[in-house]
Amino acid sequence: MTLARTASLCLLLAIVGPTRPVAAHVGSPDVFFDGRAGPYHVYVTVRPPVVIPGVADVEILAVSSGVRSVRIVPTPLAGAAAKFAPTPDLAVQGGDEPRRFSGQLWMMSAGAWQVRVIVEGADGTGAIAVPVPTLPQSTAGMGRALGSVLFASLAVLCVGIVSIVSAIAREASLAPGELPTPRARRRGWIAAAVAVLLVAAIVTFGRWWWTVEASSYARYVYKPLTASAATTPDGRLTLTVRDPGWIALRRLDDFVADHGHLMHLFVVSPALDRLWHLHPRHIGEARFEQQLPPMNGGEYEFFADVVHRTGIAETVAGRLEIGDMRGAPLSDDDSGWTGLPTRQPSRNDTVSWLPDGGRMTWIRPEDALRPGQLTIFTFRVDDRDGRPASDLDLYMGMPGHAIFVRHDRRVFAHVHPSGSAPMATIEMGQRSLVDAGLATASVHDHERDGLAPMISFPYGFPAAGDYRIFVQVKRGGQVATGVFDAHVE
Ligand SMILES: [Cu+2]
Repeated sequence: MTLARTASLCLLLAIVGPTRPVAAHVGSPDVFFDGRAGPYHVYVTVRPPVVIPGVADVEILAVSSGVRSVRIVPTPLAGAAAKFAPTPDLAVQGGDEPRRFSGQLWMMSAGAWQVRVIVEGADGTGAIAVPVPTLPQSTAGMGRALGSVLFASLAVLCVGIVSIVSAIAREASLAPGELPTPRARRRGWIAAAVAVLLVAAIVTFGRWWWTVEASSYARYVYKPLTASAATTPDGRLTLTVRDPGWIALRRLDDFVADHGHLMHLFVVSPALDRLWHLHPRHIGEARFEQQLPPMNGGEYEFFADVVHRTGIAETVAGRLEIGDMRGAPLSDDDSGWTGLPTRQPSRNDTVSWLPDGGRMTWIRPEDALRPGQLTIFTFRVDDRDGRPASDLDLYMGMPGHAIFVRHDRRVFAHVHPSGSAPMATIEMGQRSLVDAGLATASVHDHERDGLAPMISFPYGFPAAGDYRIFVQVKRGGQVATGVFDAHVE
């Protein structure tokens, strides 16, 4: 296949094979967003490309009526470049679904980008910034069929050029009908030998060039941060974050707070019958410390969400071995849940009982859940008397937090009512709109009182499988966690 690889120099084609994407969440790279572009309520889905530069798919669903046109453009999430966006492209309005608009955008480099959505309609113009991390996920592999075709073309071209050169040397000076002399034949053979050497040199150079390009792209492919965890007998956990090497832009000393904390640490048991949502203290560069609650000894997995000042959000995943240790009660914003292990989800699996006798109900869509589809996950909280709960508070500034984990823990996403982008990056995007004169206010805060007992989260499962959904709300000062199982076909 060496020559086949070389042959593909002629066509710098990338055929994308199946990959396991990693991103700001784990295994869930698509961005789902619920927001207001000025007067218009819209849902936005952005599917970033696996290979960068590459094409992102963007879909906008207008919830408000009166939307006439939608334009989209990619710009860096923050910084001076965000002020000078290129001319936006017009998104195409869906034929049978007039509220649906879609388009494709080239994402040119790795980093923190935004897709700026500009909505025009009966109530004027509004803009929204959807943070999109562009993380090259893999080197595109070449298909066998394409490799064979390119190899055959290479062979034809090589044989062709050698025989043309040889024929020129042998017969170019002959009159029509004249036969080549033995001397001319020899000249032909010598020319062919020289041509073979030249072709071999060019092919070798091409192979070397290809290898250099491929290995420099391999360094550019996103490598998530890693972390090692250590616990003391009194239950203190220390996380040390490490950079396995990626673009120079990434640092370990530039984390910013995301809804109030530098790190949101989720610890789960393998059966997903325990979950803790913790907020470790920053105790030095790339080092975090957390007092653990009482936990049974055993293996756990953790997912730690962090956001860099650049706007790149990452989830650091790892394993945690707990031995005999004393824990301390949870405090501040920390919360936990213990319940039943995951099981085959049934169609009626839509009610989760809360500790005080109240319950959380998942208002499930009628249709089966399918991967890649924007779904609005809506939950209603009722009190112990079955009436809609009136005691909901904000939990870390948010009406709710939803955590989607596949049973094999290869997919993890931490989602809010505004979508899958971290709050810190949404704020950066909004500031860039204000700087560019496209919006006037920063992201509006949720109303402090009178929180509705219905919460919804826009999200889409990345792949088929069985998932557990944890939904956390705060009621009367206490965090309540609703737990649901979902099967995705
Ligand atoms: Cu959250």
